[in-house]
Amino acid sequence: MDKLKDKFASKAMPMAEQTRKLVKEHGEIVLGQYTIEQVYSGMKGMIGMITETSKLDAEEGIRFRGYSIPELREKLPVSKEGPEPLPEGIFYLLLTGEIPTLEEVINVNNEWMKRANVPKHVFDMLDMLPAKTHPMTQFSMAIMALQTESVFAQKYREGMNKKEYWDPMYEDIMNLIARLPRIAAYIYRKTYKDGIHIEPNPKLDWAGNFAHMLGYEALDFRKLMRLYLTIHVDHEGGNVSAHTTHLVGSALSDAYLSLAAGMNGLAGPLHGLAAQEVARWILDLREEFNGVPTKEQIAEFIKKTLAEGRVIPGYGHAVLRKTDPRYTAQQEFAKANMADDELFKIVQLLYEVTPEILKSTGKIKNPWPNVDAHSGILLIHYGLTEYDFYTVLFGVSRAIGVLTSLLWDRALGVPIERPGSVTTEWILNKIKKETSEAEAKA
Ligand code: HAX
Repeated sequence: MDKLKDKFASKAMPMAEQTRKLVKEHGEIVLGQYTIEQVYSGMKGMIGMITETSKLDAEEGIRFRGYSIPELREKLPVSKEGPEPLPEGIFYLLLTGEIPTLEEVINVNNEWMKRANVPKHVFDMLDMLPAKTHPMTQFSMAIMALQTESVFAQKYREGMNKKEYWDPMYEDIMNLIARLPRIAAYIYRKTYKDGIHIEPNPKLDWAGNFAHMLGYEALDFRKLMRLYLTIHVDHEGGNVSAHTTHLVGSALSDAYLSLAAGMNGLAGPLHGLAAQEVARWILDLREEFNGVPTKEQIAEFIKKTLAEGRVIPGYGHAVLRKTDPRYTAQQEFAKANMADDELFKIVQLLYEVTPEILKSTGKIKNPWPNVDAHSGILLIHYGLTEYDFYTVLFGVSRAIGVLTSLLWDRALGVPIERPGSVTTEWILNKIKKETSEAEAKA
């Protein structure tokens, strides 16, 4: 057994025992109540599942295994090229709950390098798709094509004891994460660079090698990739990509089927596709005013977008009620590496103008920017201008969070998910009953 697998087992097996015991002994404790409004509004705020890897606080933002982003930028091992954390480190943290040493991070990287080979049929399938196929559609289809390699699916077919589910799932998530940069880079080069592909460089770390296969050799771009792929990994369990992966996985669908489903959710414009939409919208804004607009011109552009019944991409959040710390981390990177960039100036101006206008609509619960408000302009700065590809980058990172969670689900023996649903007629009858009971009491 590899060392990391061994470590995971030493953490997960006692925890599985502990959760079984706590449900048996304290299963009756009430966690919350919910309202008709919540049922009609996307179940916001209802606690409905366990996610061990991260927890989102509305005011403070995300904590990964208890650590905030600034803490992780300090504590996680960095590459020799520094100063941004290596995504292998956050993977180790999400999986085990421990901050890894540099040696442990290097071991993860070596393990992923060993597993990174992508079977030819995946590339053949991608090559057959029409050129106009959106990169996220290609990404999801490639993950599905790779399902031929699922160890879990094979072992299940052979007949496997429930207690062993986590073991082939570990193999699947390691193999899948190892292969995603190669697949994503293949999609990028096929779609935008005349199909001229770049072989991996096994001397580089996971993110550095990804940057290399995309065709970007600048040192600062590698640093950006390490930061980008670290901060996008996870956002607790209820967001669409995480919840979908978890839900599909609860039917014992393997990691490939589950991740592809999650990626289809990430591809929605209210979720991960917002990264692409923000870049498009900001470029339109710059074009409309021939350069960096004034605050008045920005306000005019925002109001026009709202008047057309569209959302301002990159602003708002279903849980957060303050500026997303993932936005702040990217803002700090931009201040340090590209302070004079024209698009960065626009993003800074948007930060000053947008929240007040959104607040004035009287309906938005969070007028502050989210992670997607910033990422695109960083990529454009280094020449990666093809914004339809941005959500694929997001997906490569998000896979780390949702797949480590999926492995925890298998180790803890999480059962099939099956919440109840009701009809509006059922709700109306409930209202009628409660109203007449209240009137009878009065
Ligand atoms: N611009 C304009 N209106 C907005 C808005 C925005 N950025 N954000 C919310 N609103 C509107 C909603 O559309 C809703 O209007 P209606 O009542 O007319 O339907 C109202 O304000 C209340 O919405 P809310 O409760 O504040 O927000 P939700 O929890 O329903 O939705 C969203 C959260 C992130 C989907 C929303 O803020 C949004 O559409 N933002 C723009 C798209 C975006 O940036 N998405 C990425 C989010 C982060 C993420 O998942 N990244 O992957």
